[in-house]
Amino acid sequence: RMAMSTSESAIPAEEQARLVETSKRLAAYQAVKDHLLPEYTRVGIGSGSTVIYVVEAIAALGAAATRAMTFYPTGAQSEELIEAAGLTLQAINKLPAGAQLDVAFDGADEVDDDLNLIKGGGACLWQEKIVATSAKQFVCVADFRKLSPRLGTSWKKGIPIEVLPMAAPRVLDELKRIGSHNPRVRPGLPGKAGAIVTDNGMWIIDAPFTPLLLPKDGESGIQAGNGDNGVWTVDALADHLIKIPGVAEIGLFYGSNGLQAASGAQKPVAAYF
Ligand code: ABF
Repeated sequence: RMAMSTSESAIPAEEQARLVETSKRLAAYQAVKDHLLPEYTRVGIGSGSTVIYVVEAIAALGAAATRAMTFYPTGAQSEELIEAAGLTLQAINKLPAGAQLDVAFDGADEVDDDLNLIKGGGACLWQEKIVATSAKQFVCVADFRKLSPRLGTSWKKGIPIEVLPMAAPRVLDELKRIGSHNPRVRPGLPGKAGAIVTDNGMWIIDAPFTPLLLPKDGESGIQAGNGDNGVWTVDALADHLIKIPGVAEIGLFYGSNGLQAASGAQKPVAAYF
């Protein structure tokens, strides 16, 4: 894990933007160097602007290095990236039963001290979770702005939740009941009326919560984190959200087994900043 910090306010906006891009690029090249081994054949590629640099770093290895590799996308943007780089594309449903990806690389909106993630700012969270949990190792690539001690500290827009459109009002009711502050259906992209529609024909609800406690905070008795007064641990909230009828998937990538290179882990084995 590489950390980087800066006092952003003193730096002109243009330079800040360059710093962020440099951070994304450095993190991506380092993650690929450390986690894309030459013998790998099946690789998951996530979504977002940071993943652009992951694909750039992979393409920079040259055709000979990647000839035997197949790349599995998390959505339409990811598919285009893979194809534009001249890499071999395959849909995740073509991964045979019983098989796993060797590694998957993806970005995040926020990363906590335990490597739990908020994802889904780009509305691709459902396929992202399918690809991440199909991989033996999941590696998160993010710039320094994404790291914070508790999820919901820097990413204020809320936890993205993919829902069946007909269930949206009921899901909003339940989110308010359990303490979300002003959850709302995400609007369409500029110029498009109505709600945003995902690659899977669903809607996204963004649900802000009081910053989420880590499981260890709950165990140490600092606060129960079981939803009393709207305060949740990551695990307790995730377990509750995923069971709400009409919820297809949630943008919390979490779980206690994530630090091992375990099959089916949602949390990354490593995060690069
Ligand atoms: C994906 O892209 C998402 O899960 C996350 O919402 C977003 C991060 O994008 P960026 O790298 O552009 O910040 O990884």
